[in-house]
Order: sequence, then structure tokens, then C-alpha cells
Amino acid sequence: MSVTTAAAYATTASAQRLAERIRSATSLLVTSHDKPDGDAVGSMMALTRAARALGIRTEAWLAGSFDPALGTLLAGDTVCRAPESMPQGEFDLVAVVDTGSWSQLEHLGPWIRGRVDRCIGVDHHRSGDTGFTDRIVDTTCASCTQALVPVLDALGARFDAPGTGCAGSIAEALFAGLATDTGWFRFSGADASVFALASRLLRAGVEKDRLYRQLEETARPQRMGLLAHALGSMRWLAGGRAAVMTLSPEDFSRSSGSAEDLAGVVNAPMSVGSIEVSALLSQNEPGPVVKISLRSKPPMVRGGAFVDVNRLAGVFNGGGHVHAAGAKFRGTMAQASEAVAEAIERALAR
Ligand SMILES: [Mn+2]
Repeated sequence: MSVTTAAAYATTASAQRLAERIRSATSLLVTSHDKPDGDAVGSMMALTRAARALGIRTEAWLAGSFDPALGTLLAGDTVCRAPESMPQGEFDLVAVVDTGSWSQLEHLGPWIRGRVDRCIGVDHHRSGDTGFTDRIVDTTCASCTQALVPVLDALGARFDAPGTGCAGSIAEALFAGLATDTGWFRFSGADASVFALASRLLRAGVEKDRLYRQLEETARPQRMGLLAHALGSMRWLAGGRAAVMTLSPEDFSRSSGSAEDLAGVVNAPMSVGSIEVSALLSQNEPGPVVKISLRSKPPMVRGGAFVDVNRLAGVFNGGGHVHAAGAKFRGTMAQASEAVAEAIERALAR
């Protein structure tokens, strides 16, 4: 017999139950994990719009740094930012979407902890410890926005935005989460149910080409400078099965780039057929810490072999997902480069 000390992180309430709690609230605060991504912002805006349409006084709180490209999803709707400010007054209900982990709620966590009795959660991650009484945790969903749909349907929310086009609609917010969390429908989680929902959202008016451009094609020219330096540093391993790239503080200053300009650089070698793993080691500023970014490709055949970079990052006390992970290394770039190359070669030899 096994004894569990913590309740499993799983669904405890129906979509109807969550909808009832939202409907009976007169004020609602909606938030998500720090440094909100497309799914977090999409989930927040979809729920915020649905609640506002019901006449509920609703505040949406973005916590921590915010990628300006995601600003398009706000479409002029009012949002609040923490920690620049903090919620004032009281709310009947607090909804936390796309996370159930206190560790991801650094800024608003202390405020939320004092109000767990009036919190609800909607999430699609496997682990969490916030323990709200009423929550939906659907790990079969590719995005939190997908897990949110039954709640919005139970609220009778209208997904399209008649007269104003797609911008600012619930459909656009839901689509943004679905698209970004599946790598624009490429990852294994993008199953038939994802495409069925995407189809419903396109029929509600989502302009996916415009959305792709606004969300994904927004880099500053500095990214090209960093990419050039990274490609110039590329070292091939294991007969072309892996690549290690480095970016030194000098590379950052010569290209006038910053950490925000790095997005996607680690993926560049992935277009090469033989590549299975890509690593980018970067040192934004002088110091003893090297940031490690790791990517791997899914297997060629179902059930086939691939490198689990979450496990690889674990060697350096980091983590993430099987195909995308990261870690921090204390030491020089040369030491980091040697250690990462060795770990990759070991992983490929398994
Ligand atoms: Mn998500």
C-alpha cells in the first residue's frame, strides 16, 4: 500500500462547475505564470473577454517580463502589469491559467496564497502544487487554451468578434495559445482534436497568416548578427549528428544584441538532415556563468530513437522538455563547451 502526502495534480471540477463559479462572481482577477508566453496570454485574454462580456469586472494581470510581440494579442484591451504595480482591492474570484506551480508565480504568488479559497485553475501541465479546490488539469490538451474551451462553452461565450474582425476576439486568443504551444501545429501534441479546434477557430474568423507574422516574424536586426556569430562558431560532433555553437560577451557587443535577440538561434542547425541535437552556449555578459540551450529532433519513425535533452540538461542541473531544454553552467566558455560536447556524445552513444 502506498501513502501519498500530496493530492495528485489532476482535475477536481467539471467545466460546468468552473463556469458557475465565474458566472456568480462580480469581480474576477485572471493571471498566469511569470514571463507569460503565447498560451498564457491567449488563455488569459480568452477568459478575460468571456467574463467581461458577462458584465463581470475583470482584471488581467501579466507578471514579469513580457515579449512585446505578444502585445498584438491584447488588441487594445486593458491589462495590468506586476511587479510594476500590484492588485488593489478585493476580488470574488481569482483564475490562474496555464500553470499550477507556485514556483512559476513569483510576483503574484504571495498575493494569491492569501486567497486560495477563492481561486480556480485551468491547466494542461503534468505537475503543480497550488492545490486550488476547483480546477481542470487536462494533460491531453496541447495548450491551456484548448483546456479552457469547455469552460468558455459552458459560459456560452461567443468566440468571434462581429464587426471588428479577428483582432481582439476570443477565437484569436485561443488560436494563439494552440499554435504557439504546438510549434504552429508541428509537435506531437498537435493531434486531431487540436486540428478540429483550429478549424473551429478559423471558421470564427482567425487570420492565421497575419497572426503568424505578428507573433513570429518580429525579430530585431540584431538577431541576424548573433546568428552570424553563432554559425561562425559552429562545431560539429559525432560525424554531423550534433552541433555546438557559442556566443561570447564580445559577440553580443559586436552585434549590439541582447538575450532577447537569441530566440530561435539554437534552432538554426535543425534544418540539416544529419543533425539530431543542437546546443547554444551563450555568455551575455562577462562572468562565470554560461547559459546552455539544447534542442533535439523528434524520432524519424514512431517509437524511434531521439535524444532527450531534458535528461541532457539534467547533467547540468537544468531541465525543460524532451526536445527543448536549458541549463546554466558555472565556469569558462571553454569548460562549458567541453562538458556539453562530452555529454552530447555520451547521449548519442546510448
Ligand atoms: Mn501552455
